[in-house]
Amino acid sequence: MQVDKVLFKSCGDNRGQLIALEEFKEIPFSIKRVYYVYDTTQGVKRGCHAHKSLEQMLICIHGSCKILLDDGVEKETVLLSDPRVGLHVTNRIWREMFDFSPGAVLIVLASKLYDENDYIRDYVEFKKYVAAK
Ligand code: T46
Repeated sequence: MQVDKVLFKSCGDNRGQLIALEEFKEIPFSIKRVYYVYDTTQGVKRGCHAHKSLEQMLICIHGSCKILLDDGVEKETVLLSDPRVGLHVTNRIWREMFDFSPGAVLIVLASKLYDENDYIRDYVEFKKYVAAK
């Protein structure tokens, strides 16, 4: 599956920690959009879609959450609980985010501007889409 966990370098000193992310360095694509999910209702599932061409880096910068990843063949669940760790998710991966801890903040760096046409929100359609490629 085209998913990698990336450990970012933290610049720590006696004042605390700082992580800097730059396109084509820590982030392997041009960053066109940043958004974050916070104040998540307990017990909900977010995501439940795939992207046709979008690449993303997901970082849980506070608290924790789980991400179910599915490429149409294999499934795996990743726990994000460390602000130094990014999850690089490429296109054509079904994802579901769940088990958000209270106060969790999930930030996403994305390779494209928002485009609803890039989403596949129906799982049966997703399975057909990946099988056809
Ligand atoms: C993804 C996961 C990790 C916008 O207006 N602009 C945006 O850039 C985004 C991402 C969303 N929206 C609007 C569209 C919906 O009315 O915000 C609302 C919630 O979006 P959505 O239901 O897609 O949120 P999630 O958390 O299910 O999914 C989001 C991203 O959409 C998606 O790309 O991979 O986070």
